[in-house]
Amino acid sequence: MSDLTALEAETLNAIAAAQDEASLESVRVGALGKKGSISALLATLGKMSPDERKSAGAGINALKDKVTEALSARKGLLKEAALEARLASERLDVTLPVRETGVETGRIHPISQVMDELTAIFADLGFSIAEGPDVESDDYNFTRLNFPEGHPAREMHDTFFFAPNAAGERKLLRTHTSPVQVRTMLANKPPIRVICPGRTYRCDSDQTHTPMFHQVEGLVIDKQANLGHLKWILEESCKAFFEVPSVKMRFRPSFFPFTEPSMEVDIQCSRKGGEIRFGEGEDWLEILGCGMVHPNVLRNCGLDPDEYQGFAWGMGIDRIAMLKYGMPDLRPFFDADVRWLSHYGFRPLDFPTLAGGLSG
Ligand code: 2U9
Repeated sequence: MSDLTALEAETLNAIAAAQDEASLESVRVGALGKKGSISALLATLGKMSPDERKSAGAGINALKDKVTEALSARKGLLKEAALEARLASERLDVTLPVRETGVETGRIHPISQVMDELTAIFADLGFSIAEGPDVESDDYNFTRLNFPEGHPAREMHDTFFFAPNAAGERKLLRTHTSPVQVRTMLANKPPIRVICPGRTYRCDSDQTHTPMFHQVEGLVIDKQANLGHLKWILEESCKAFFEVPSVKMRFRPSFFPFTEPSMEVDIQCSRKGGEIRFGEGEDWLEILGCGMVHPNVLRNCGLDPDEYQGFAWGMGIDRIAMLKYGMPDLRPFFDADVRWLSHYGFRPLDFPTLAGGLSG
């Protein structure tokens, strides 16, 4: 076998054996590159006599052409095979249902949603949001709010008390969010405009009561804050919350130790076929309590009642969430059942704003 035939067989074998474009390229470089075997043969032509060059040159060039052709054919095959492999490995079934990520499947609890809606509404009216601890002192939960020592109203709240500490002080789980307003008044000078959403606790459990429930309370203190302002704020916030153009409200006299005068507020509604609608109808539904802050409370919170006055209100979030979103039973609120939450919950990225829409 001549040298040329042997080189041809060796190079063509190497080309056929190359399994990918990278190894084919190294075969090409080994044969046709600057220092390649065929290039070296071509370089010998210059030193030959014209006759030798004629006969040897034809053979070497024929080999070069053959190798070039084999390289290009193999390259084409390898490219095709690589594409086939990619198509097979990256194959996807476009008819399969899309699997949602956690952000898409997760849901916001209706209570959190209603708290966020109320926060958006009152933030728009210029209110700040204040929060405080769930474990409170008797002083902030009752005494400063004008509940006299031993007064039956303290029992009415069905308070969860902790065992007294070494100093004899008996902490409790707050029965309303009102201690947050006490803390706000002690720490800030008027004008004050806050809402206080949060968890509250009373030892009470039946079809319409749970031992832990949620409230939002509001407080406005200024030199001339009055019931006219309160009425306007309640009407505007109710219209925004229930997403209706108008509401009628009815104020009935009531009693709370921390407000004087005190009122309970009903809103007009219609009840047809088990469905409640607001802003229309002949029925009334109680939704909140309110009043002018008692002068004793102002005094107990470091304010002079001859200089400052104000109003406050409170409402149960769980109940208004049930009303707005048509949930018939309170108990599943606290069951942590994902089936209930996926039905009644809200999409996490659709958070409520007044401009973007409260409930989506
Ligand atoms: C301060 C002064 C006054 C908060 C108020 C109510 C009326 C009220 C109930 C509604 C339903 C509680 O969840 S509920 O049972 N609340 O009726 N709350 S006025 O008044 C305050 C609070 C703090 C310093």
